Amino acid sequence: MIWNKEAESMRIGERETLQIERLKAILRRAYKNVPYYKNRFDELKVKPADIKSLKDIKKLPFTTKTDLREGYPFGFFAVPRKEIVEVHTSSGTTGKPTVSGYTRKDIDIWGEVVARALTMCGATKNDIIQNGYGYGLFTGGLGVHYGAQRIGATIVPVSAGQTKRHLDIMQDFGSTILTCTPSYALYLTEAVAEAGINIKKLKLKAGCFGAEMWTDRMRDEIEKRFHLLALNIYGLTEIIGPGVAQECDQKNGLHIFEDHFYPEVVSPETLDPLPDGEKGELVLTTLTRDGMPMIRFRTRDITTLRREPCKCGRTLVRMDRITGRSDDMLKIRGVLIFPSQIEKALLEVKGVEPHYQIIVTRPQHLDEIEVQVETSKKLFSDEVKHLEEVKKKIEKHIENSIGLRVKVTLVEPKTLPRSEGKAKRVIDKRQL
Ligand code: DLL
Repeated sequence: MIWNKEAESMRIGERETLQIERLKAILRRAYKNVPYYKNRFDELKVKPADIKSLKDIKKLPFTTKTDLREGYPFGFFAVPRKEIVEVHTSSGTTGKPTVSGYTRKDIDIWGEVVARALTMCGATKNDIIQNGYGYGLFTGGLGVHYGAQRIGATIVPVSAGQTKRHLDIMQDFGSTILTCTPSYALYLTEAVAEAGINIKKLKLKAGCFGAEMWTDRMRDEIEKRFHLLALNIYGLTEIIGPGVAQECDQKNGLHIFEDHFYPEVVSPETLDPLPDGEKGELVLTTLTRDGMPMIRFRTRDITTLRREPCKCGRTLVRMDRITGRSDDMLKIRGVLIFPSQIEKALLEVKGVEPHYQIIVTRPQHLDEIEVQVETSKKLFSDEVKHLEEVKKKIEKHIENSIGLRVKVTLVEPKTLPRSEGKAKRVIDKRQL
């Protein structure tokens, strides 16, 4: 099923015409109504009228999270504040959060793109969607909520956490679709097992998981334990929230809703645009956002764009699953590594649970990585000799993957902190 066939399966040339028209309009609005954009455009001596084709977008300045913070709280609004009907903020851990403002029309578009995403997961009017994304300033809860309502499905706004309630509702209401972070989905699988719930009695058929990095191996684990189809949803507060891109059942990348969000991939070092198929930082421009247009926003997320046709019939460009961030790429002894590389390597070892934490220290001017990994119950009760073998095996596996020696510590099942929202995978104790 395709929610909006006209938009999602549009002929590519036709979509490009639509994109350039929308881009021109949004640039005019941003330049006229947001002093920040006017100043930056003037500094670079570029005017909205200089953008005549999509390729010209590279003449425009980038916008970063730091820029947005400088405009805190409402400096990026392109409409009078009274036109803004809702605000959300990003989940930043340092400094002021970034604020995202929506007009009534923006909220409608948000509902539309999330409806497309949920439809990719198989959602229809007949479904009961159990929403485990946090409601509140975080965009996950309400974003999924608007999309589900657009479809006419039954939304159950459980929000993040409240594990017992999740388990009860799952059984009593017969929820068919689960939406939450992948780490929380995994946690729920454990809680289900612990509570002695018979998975076969649950009606879950699909899960729409995102808001944090995860891997195919984690997907396999969730699918196996929950007996459902687990698909990846991507988005960010600054652009709209969830619903920027979504994986279809072909599981070969996430379709970007490019009639609303124009994607580019650039080199994080030179900031030059990279051709399709090359890995770099995703940059997004909103094409229809009235309340807060974002021009060339540097997401810091690392991915690759692909335009080969997809069997699902959508003509929307696809992006690979996010493999890291250009800012919290870990630089260990001068080597750039992504936490996801470590995750991938350790999950290839049998008996290892997808719960881990990476701790980076610098004891004597040299970086060291310790990876704390939970083992399965069975493995943990094995002989010490066997545990030692597994530990060595994981160390070898990670070393082969990232080219660096790491120390692995096996910890008892269920001892690492669980998160109800985004999991914290890396603890960097170096004061860099
Ligand atoms: O996480 C929006 C969202 C809610 C997406 C629910 C999907 C589902 P922020 O809190 O602003 O917004 O965080 C955005 O989270 O730049 C990525 O680094 C990361 N992220 C989001 N989705 C994925 C994903 C929401 N599917 C930041 N895979 C983004 C990897 C993701 N990382």
